[in-house]
Amino acid sequence: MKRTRSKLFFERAKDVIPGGVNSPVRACKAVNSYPVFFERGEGAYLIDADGNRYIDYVCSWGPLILGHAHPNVIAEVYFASKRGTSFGAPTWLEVEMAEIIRECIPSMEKVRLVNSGTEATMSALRLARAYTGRKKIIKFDGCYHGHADSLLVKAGSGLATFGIPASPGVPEELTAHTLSLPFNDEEAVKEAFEKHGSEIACVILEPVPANMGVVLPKEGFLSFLREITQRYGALLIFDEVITGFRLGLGGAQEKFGIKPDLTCLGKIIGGGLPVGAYGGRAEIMNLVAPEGPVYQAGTLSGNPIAVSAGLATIKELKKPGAYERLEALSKMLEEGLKEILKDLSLPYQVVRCASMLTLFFHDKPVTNFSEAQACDTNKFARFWQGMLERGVYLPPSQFEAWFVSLAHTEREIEETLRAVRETLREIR
Ligand code: KE4
Repeated sequence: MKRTRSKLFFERAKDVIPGGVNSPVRACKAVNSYPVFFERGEGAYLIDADGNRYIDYVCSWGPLILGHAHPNVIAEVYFASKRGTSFGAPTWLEVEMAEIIRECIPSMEKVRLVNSGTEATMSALRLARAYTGRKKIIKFDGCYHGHADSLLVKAGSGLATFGIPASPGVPEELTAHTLSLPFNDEEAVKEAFEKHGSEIACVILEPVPANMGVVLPKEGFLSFLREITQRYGALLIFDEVITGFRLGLGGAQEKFGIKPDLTCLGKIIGGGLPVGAYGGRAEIMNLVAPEGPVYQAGTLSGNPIAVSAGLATIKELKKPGAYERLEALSKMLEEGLKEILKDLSLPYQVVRCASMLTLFFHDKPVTNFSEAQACDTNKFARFWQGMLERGVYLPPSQFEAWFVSLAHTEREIEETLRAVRETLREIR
């Protein structure tokens, strides 16, 4: 495939935008490539600046669970925009969004809308520290919660030392209170609480991580975290920016039957436009300004156009059969991948949770970040390039999730599997 215009646009972009992109992973460095510039999306497809068509499994990194340009989403965005773009004052739509979130995720007794997942997690951390009067937080290696300073800590700092900044510009004072532990490691969490229990404000995690690739929580791990945080008076924060409305209307907390104290949302609730949210027990949320003293604000929080896209998306997901359809298509993809690996005697791992999955180029199960890091990322890069040439657009990183949407059909899954088989043969 020729991608002349993408290359041209990228050269111009690099002259005026750092790295030529507005978010690092889009630069495709991890797959030794350059970004494809897209012109439009149609259902399960993306069309690039050179007119090439691709089956899309990035789905804007999760939000587009209905696929691109869903007519009902576009219509709601159109009608909302005709009424004006932003008022800096409440609209009924925000109330409807908060109510539908509470209806689907009852642990979110009160909800504050923001503009991104980063804002949601950053605000939830501030609230947890205010509510508990404590400073320390526990996160897990490989879980990504956006780019708030406290959360940009090097993986694997473990118990030995507290958070080491993962980025220049983050003062160690801000990561010194962050402990990053191996995911699925109950002993490490127990030890942290035995050592620092009275200082720990919260444990924040992706209940089903998707930022080290998709990794499943071990049996009992989530309930263990619920119990130990309760025991030590720390809050349990589920970052469901990806899993919220992805694993089901109630997200991971419904799937695993765990009630966190706070939940962060994003992506799908914006339907492709900028919406994030955080919420939880009313007694905690009532600390948020102007009800309480914990300050958090945003010019465009609850923006009516963005919320309209999110509401239209959730309304489609609430239709009978939506998640069953996603499950059937995703299962077909997973089973097809496993069959190809078996036929080609390749030892790679396929991990799926609902309509998100990862093909790990690793010969052993992946249950945490250090295991994920052992993947053959060069082989993944060649796989990604081969799939792109065959018209399939995968996330340009081994440490991300493939997303299936309601716009995908058996036809796209079959074409994808054909491309996988040919590419794996080619690069083996
Ligand atoms: P945003 O600030 O990008 O809206 O959300 C941050 C965030 C928070 N929590 C989780 C679990 C997330 O996955 C994210 C963002 N996800 C990444 C990719 N998995 C977004 C892609 C990007 O950074 O460009």
